[in-house]
Amino acid sequence: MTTKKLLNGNEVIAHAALHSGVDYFSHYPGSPVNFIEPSLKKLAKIHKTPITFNDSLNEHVAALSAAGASFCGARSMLVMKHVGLNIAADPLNYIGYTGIKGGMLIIVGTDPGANSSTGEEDVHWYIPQFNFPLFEPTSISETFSLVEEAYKLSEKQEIPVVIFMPVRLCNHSDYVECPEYSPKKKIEFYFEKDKEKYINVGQRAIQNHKKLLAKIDVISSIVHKEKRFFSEDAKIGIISRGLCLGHAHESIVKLGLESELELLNIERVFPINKAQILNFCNTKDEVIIIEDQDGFLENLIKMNCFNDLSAKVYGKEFFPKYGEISFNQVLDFFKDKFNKKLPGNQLKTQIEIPERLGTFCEGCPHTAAFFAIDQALKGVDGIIGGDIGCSSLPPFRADWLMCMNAGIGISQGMAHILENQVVISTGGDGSFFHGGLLSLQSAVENKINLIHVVLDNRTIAMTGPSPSITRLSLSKVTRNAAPRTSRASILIFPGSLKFLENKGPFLENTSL
Ligand SMILES: Cc1ncc(C[n+]2csc(CCOP(=O)(O)OP(=O)(O)O)c2C)c(N)n1
Ligand code: SF4
Repeated sequence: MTTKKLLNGNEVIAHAALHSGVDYFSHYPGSPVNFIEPSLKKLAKIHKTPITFNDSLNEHVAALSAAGASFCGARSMLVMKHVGLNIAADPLNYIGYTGIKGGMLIIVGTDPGANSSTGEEDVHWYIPQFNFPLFEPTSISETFSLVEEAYKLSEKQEIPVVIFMPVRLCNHSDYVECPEYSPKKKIEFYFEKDKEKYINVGQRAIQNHKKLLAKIDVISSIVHKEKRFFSEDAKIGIISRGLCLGHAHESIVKLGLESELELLNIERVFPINKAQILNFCNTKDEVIIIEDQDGFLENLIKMNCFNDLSAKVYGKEFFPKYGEISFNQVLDFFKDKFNKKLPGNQLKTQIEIPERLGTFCEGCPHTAAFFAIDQALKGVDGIIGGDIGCSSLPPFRADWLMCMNAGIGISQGMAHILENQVVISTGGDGSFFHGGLLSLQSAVENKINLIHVVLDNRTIAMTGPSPSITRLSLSKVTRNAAPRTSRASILIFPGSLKFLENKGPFLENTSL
């Protein structure tokens, strides 16, 4: 028996994880995938199913712990946002070499359009480097079935499998037919030692790299779900991936172009099946690839099929590499190409609205902290280093906003060389433990005279709120790293301290 459930993109992953019998869940919070963890925790509680959760300090830790659990036979799920892949990239480059035992699924929240990120980095480029199969669902219900399929593939080939979830899919809701939940069988996890597999260096690393490439060759030889629409005889072909499929499909129907075009969706974006691509492209004169960001699929197709392609293949000539590709952009492209107009008065689907940036909530503790810093910096040429988190929200009180740990990190280089300007860096407790703590230790070792203010609100507020290690105790950890900690929430370095003392008791007395 199945039950129809209205689920958003985060919830559908959580439900699919539960039904696939996930044993181990590790993550680092980040929009748009930050609500998978609370959804799955809730489901695990309702169904009294044992899932071990690791609320990791950063993506590097999360990736390694998921691999460790998988080495012991557990089905693991690793979740992070796109920029998290930069942090996890070191281990992810080698987990393919070792291979895994229990299925390992990596869910990555992508953000074309930088809706909730400081950048729209196209992380597709990591995938051929990691050599992990990559899937991109086009709908919520497709996402549900894809999770189990991905686990099966991961276990069969003993490598992690990745699913990309873009912002729009994560925030979209749809009905999903969920099967009745049947509790998973209890298994005892066990790590079987295998030095050939798990110790990678020199010749062993090369051998395991070779094995990994062979696995990718096997996967690429299998055609994954052929999804073709419209006219087989058409001389113009359209290839798309992810949410662009819906835009292309709807535009073609709206403009009545069904007999002039054939549309192919690629769900397994890496590795592609060369024969499938050639079978499609070589019956056409021209193929246009509709995808957002850098044009990864276009590059992959051209790179793999270059010598055998008879059709002309286009993509980024017509669609920008920046921003999220919208339905209207795709519709306009087809209108221009086929000289078509929509009949009658059309509803305007894209309304121009002024950009509304976020801001601090009323009574936000960060307001008081910045007020205190302003007071401390009165009369001096001061610089405020900013980190990502709620403190980076408009009205942008800090002087830069880049990525996690850029507050203390960039300040460090400045404080190292500036003579007449004072640098105070800021950042949340989440960012501090993500990597700021190491920057602090490094500053101490290098005798860099800086002031770092940890805006400690005991949570990773911006993405949730999600759990933060400060629940455990910021002061205990920082006392070891910094020569002097004035309060749990404020770290002051010798030398700089003198400057602050002269400025009165503001910082010491402010409750952050
Ligand atoms: C590498 C990376 N991982 C995750 C995120 C998502 N993210 C944005 S801000 C933030 C941390 C916010 O927590 P904190 O530093 O405690 O500041 P708060 O929002 O609580 O003020 C996170 C995890 C990110 N931007 N970059
Ligand atoms: S959620 Fe963010 S902006 Fe709102 S009060 Fe908390 S820290 Fe401030």
